[in-house]
Amino acid sequence: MPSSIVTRYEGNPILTAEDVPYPVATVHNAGMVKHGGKYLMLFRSHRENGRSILGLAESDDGFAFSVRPEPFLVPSRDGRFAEYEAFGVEDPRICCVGGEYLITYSAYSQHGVRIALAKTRDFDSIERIAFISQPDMRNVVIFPKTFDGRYARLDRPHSEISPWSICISYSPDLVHWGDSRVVMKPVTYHWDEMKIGPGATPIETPRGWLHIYHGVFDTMDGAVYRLGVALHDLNDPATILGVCDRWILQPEDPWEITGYVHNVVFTCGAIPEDDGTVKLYWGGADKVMCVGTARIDELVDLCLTDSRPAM
Ligand code: BMA
Repeated sequence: MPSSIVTRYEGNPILTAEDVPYPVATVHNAGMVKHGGKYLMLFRSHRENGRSILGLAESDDGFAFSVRPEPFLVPSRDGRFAEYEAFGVEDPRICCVGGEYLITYSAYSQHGVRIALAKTRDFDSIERIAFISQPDMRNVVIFPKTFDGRYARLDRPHSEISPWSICISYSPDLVHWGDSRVVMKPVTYHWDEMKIGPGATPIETPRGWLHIYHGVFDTMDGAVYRLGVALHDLNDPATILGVCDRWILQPEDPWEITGYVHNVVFTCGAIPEDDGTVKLYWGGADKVMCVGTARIDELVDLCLTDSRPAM
């Protein structure tokens, strides 16, 4: 039975390579934010050389987007950022704190993949701040609040002993991160047993921080990427109050099953609305952008009533 937790928008996919006014092969894995009454979509595109750049699209309603004429962020050509971005910039997440937008993205190079932090106030200009992880790290989401004066983030280091688990780390200044610990691990013979990783920037709810993450299951036909939910304590986000025991979204539409990489739904952003719903955005098969809506209360309920241990 198809998922009813997330209601897919009937106009999906909402953005494809054909909508982009410069040459790209894909449009996917977008960080999302509302700014100045507009929905902003900071999306990843593969160029036809297989390396990625970030573009920006805007919308009045969260469904119909138009893309700016030029890319928003391309690999740096000079300075210390150039060496670590040479293979591309990918999978941005946006977090609004203190009137500034923090953008974390994956920077690929001959040295591996690591996370860069950039900032903007207006989405017209962007300032690169620092690399905030060493390789090998992808998928960093920063909480939009501080905890005892420290920023907190969910990240996803990788080791053979503890493959692809989610950690929390803290920072006094957004640049130097530490005090890390594992908060959530893949569970054997479960839909996300191979890998889990941070997805959308966590959403504050009265019952905790709602985190929509991705989980991967390996099959004879390759990996399947799905989305799930976990709830973190409001004051101590290192404490997980519940992880929903089932996925909330899996590849079902044709453009999620077939594309650049088949069988992928992957999120980097969701926008909570005043009416208690959330607009969830995901890349379909690493090729197109899609949107659906869900009730925030229902997602929180799932974490608490249909839950499994976080580790
Ligand atoms: C991950 C990342 C994502 C991508 C996913 C599915 O490892 O590369 O950007 O969406 O694989 O291909």
